[in-house]
Amino acid sequence: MDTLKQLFFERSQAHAKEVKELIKEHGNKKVDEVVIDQVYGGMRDIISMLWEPSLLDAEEGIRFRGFSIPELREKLPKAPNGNEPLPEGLFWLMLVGEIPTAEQVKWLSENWVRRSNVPEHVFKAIEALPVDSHPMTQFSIAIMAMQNTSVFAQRYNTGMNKSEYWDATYEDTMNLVARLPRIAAYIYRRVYYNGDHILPDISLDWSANYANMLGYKDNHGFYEYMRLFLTIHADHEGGNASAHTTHLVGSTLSDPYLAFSAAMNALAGPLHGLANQEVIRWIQKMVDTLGTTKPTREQIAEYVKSTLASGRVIPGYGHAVLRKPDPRFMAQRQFAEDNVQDSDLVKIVWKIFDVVPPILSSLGKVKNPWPNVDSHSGALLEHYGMKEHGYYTVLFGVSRSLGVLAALCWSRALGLPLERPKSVTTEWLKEYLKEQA
Ligand code: HAX
Repeated sequence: MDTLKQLFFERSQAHAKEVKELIKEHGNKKVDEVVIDQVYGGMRDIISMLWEPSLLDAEEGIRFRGFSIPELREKLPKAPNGNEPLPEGLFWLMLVGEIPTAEQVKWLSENWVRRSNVPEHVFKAIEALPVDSHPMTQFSIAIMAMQNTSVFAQRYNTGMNKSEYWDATYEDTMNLVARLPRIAAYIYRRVYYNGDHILPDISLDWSANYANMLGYKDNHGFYEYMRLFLTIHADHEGGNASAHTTHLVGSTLSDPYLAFSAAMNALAGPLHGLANQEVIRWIQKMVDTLGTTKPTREQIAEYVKSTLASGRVIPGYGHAVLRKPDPRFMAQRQFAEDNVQDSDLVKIVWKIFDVVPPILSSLGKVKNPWPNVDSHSGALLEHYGMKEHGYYTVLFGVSRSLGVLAALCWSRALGLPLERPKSVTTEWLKEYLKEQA
């Protein structure tokens, strides 16, 4: 058994015992109440699922196993000569609950290299799709195409004991995460570079190798941004649509390939991960409409108002849980301050940050007028030369695998059951209200 697997086994067994006792002693205690607003309002804030890798606070933002994003940037191991955390370290932290050493992270990078071979039929499945299929569609299908290699599915078919589910899920998770950069880069080069593919460089870490296969060889600025990007997009507790989808689909004992592919379909919606594509397209349209790459705050305000007047949302702003500027936005802003000079797009993003919150607040209905994670990434990607906006959500998806699959390992280790909340009809609610009256 490898070191990480052994550690995960020990931690999760001990934790499972603790959880069992907690349920036995406190299982019937209330943690929440549900009001009708929540039934109609997308189940906001209802405490109803378990997610061990991270926890979101509305005011403070995300913490991964107790560590905030600034803390992760300081404490997680970095590449030689790098300043940004390696996402391998975050995966380790989410899986076993402790910050790894540089050697442990190196081991993980190398282990993923060994697992990264993508079966040939997966590339054929991608090639069978029209080249103009959205990159997220190609990504989701490529993940599905790997399902025939699922260790979980194979072992389940031969009568795997429940007590081994965690083991097979761990194997699938590690293989899937290891292969994603190759698949994701293949889609990028297929769609935007006439299929001129770049082979992996196994001497590089997970993020730099991905960046290299995208076509950014030796671009150390981009390598660093990718390390930060792939770290901060990894997880955002369990209730967001891509995480919750993984949890829901996985709870049927669908294997990790099926569950993660489904998650990518959720991420591909414009209210979720596709927002990073929408943000940059919206800014591009603004620049074209105003005829300047250096719009004033007044011009931006007018443009924002015209977007709202046409019944559309301002992409990159608002959040279902957060009530402050997203620390993932702030981390990217700081990265831009430290690393990027003279980008008109970055300056526009910062001006939008000044202009949008008061306008959204003035509407009186928007609960969070502040920027979210997707508000900044496009300007930085453009700065490093990645102008293919339709691809941005795939980058998010590669990162998201780390959190949702670590969580899936935990769900299997704790033996969490099939998810099945209760729904009601409006008729039922009316009857209920009559009875209460
Ligand atoms: N622009 C305009 N109106 C907005 C808005 C925005 N950015 N954010 C919220 N609102 C509106 C809602 O559409 C809603 O209007 P109606 O009552 O007329 O339907 C009202 O304000 C109340 O919404 P809310 O309670 O504040 O927000 P929700 O929890 O319902 O929705 C969303 C959260 C993120 C979906 C929302 O803020 C939004 O649509 N934002 C723009 C899209 C976006 O950036 N999505 C990415 C979010 C982060 C993420 O998941 N990244 O992957």
